[in-house]
Amino acid sequence: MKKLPEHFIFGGASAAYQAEGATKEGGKGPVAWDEFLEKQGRFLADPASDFYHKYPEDLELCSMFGINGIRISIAWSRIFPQGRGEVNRKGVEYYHDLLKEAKKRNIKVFVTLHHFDTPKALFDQGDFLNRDTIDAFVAYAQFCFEEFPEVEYWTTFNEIYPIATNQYLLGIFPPGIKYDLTKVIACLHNMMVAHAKVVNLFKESGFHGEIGVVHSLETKYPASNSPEDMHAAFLDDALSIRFLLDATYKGRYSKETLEALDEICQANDAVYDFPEADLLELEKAKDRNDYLGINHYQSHFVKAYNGENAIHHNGTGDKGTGSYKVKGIGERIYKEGLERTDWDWIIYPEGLYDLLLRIKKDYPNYKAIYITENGMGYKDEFKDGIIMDKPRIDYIKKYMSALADAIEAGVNVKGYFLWSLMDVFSWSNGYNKRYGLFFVDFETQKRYPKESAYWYKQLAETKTLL
Ligand code: BGP
Repeated sequence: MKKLPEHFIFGGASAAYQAEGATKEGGKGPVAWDEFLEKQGRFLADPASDFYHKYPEDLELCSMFGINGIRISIAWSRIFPQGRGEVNRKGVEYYHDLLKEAKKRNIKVFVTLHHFDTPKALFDQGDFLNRDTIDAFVAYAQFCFEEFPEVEYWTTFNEIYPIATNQYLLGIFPPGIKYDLTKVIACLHNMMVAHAKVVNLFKESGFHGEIGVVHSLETKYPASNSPEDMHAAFLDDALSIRFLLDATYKGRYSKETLEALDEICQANDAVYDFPEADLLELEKAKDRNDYLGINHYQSHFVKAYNGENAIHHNGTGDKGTGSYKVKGIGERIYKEGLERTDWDWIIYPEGLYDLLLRIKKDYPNYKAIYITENGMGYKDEFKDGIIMDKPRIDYIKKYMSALADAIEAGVNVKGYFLWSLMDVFSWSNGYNKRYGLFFVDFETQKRYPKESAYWYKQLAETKTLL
């Protein structure tokens, strides 16, 4: 039996583009995803979970099931349809209404400013590879801080590393570019600078509330004890974890990070440039983050690899079809004996424990941590309104238990947001990869609590893991 802290948040996470639907309603401006998905022809982000209209019902479900926190994101192009300039008041009012409804129910709301959905007008000019986007993002953030004083918790970005790599390494996010490490590093760096600028603005202007960033941090382990595999894990870790935590909490890139970058760049004919003024911005922001949001679903086991780039993303749920080999870094392998989901995500709760302890040790100025996403993509079976999702309960239980151990070991974790509150649209997988506590019939938009929702309710009420 393990206990979670008295004032812990038992939350549910969502994101605008994955939940709202209504992509062409209420004056919303386009995002690159609209066209990208249309061209791909597999699935669209409409109607998703129709959260644009159904949010009162979803918040009611939160109240009924003991969920005392939610993560939402603001769709930048609902506020500024062209990314900057003219404001769409309808979009602004929608978020005021949503926040009011949550407040009425005493549900804490964590609001992300950017969850993969840069307005198309800015995206087409290079997204965050174009430094003008940094300024547009800062202006959008300032507008939101002034407009929404009712928000207590702000998050600048959701998952800078997956944005950079899915856009420019795997090519599964628009603009669909593969194996371009120069772009990956520039995107990572520019977004970290944008984060730092927004944090500095927030603190220097004395805005109300707390501010942080959400990083996807998936622990890397060497596939064996060989020095080659250990080095591959070091390189993979440096690009995906150390780079971001250094920029967030050290205000500079450490010697280890830069050595790894140089090696990766050499193998890939890539280059980077970090102007001095950017580093000053990072340095100024490093102790100003009120919290770190961690999205963590899996761990990776990395083996040395000397071949060409070869990645296959398993976006269909056909177990065993995923592969990940990156030149100058390594190969992520499936380790015999470990559980994995149908999408080849390795279930390894120790990875969360190790990650949290490492942050406490290496980045002691972190202040507070929230697990902002964790959960299990699963092909739920719907039988007469009943959804028995025991594998999901087992997954959450194991990860929560690792989390409780980390808290016991002195890591300041203040809340957990399950991905996802209700079933939502998944960027590269569509609608059969479900994560929600509440099953959504995407035809009728009716919600049905799954077995996991009842389990989660009991957990939130007792704060006890049995
Ligand atoms: C994170 C994203 C979410 C969500 C989740 C599950 O990377 O922040 O938006 O999609 O992963 O991922 P997927 O939908 O690919 O299974």
